[in-house]
Amino acid sequence: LPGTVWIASDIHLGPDVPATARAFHRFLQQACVQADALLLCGDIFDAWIGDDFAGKDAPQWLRESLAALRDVSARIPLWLGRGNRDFLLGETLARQVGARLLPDSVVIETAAGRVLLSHGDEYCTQDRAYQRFRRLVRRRSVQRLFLSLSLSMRRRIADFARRRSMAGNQYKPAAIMDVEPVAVARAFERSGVCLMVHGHTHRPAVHTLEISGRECRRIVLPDWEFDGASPRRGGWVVLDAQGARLKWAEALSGPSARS
Ligand code: LP5
Ligand code: MN
Repeated sequence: LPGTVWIASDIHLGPDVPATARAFHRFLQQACVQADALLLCGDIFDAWIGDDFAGKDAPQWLRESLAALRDVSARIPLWLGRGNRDFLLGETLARQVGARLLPDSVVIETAAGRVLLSHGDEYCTQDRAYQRFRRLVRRRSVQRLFLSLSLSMRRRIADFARRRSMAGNQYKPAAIMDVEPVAVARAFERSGVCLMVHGHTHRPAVHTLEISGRECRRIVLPDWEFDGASPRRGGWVVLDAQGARLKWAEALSGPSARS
């Protein structure tokens, strides 16, 4: 991927986050002008219940976001990765917005060097309950069964899973919800890269670490939240000939509706 690459994740678009959607759409417009490619690596949607959700009866908020994504792909290459909440994103949706799907984890060649990109949940290996859930819902038979249900039934199951997840997360120790250092080190070693970018943990940071004598960096993308209580947050990673850096999206929020 030549030129300037922008990467974001964990926007969690859904019916109840209009301010987040607005900030994200502004970000997309900016990407068209300032970036040469845009990569969204997972949890773009708060829950994806199948590509037919974007069919002719799609809700208004979704139509708007799909149109905004199409505007991007009309101008620069757009890549979509799957997260733990939208792992059901498929080729149909990608085609519909003019994007291509990213594999779960992938090494990309950029002006800032080779970069290992993923959603990040695969490194949360201490979270046994989550890894069990992940294995279950990634089985083709389970997905086929789920997709055979009506949209309203799928919506109910997804809402249930989201509620269960949020309730459970309140009691999980912070260390369990973060990546496991051993899993990260293994990924650096296997891929041979010095830079990794992922989201999922909602703990934006630039970590420096040493892997077998090499200095490596792990950049964690922030999640996006412009609707709930402040502080608003959101941001993305820029990769270009100057290197890699994290950018904050406060500037995209516009005048506050609250104050
Ligand atoms: O997402 P977040 O930040 O809240 O927490 C994640 C982990 N949780 C999840 C669950 C998702 O949020 C729910 C996504 C819904 C997708 C729609 C389709 C649903 C069915 C599809 C069947 C093919 O990913 C959480 C981690 C946390 O990140 C930090 O890493 O801890 O993990 C859990 O909460 C694990 C729980 O044990 C999972 C509980 C869900 C149980 C629901 C059962 C219903 C599934 C039906 C399957 C047929
Ligand atoms: Mn996630």
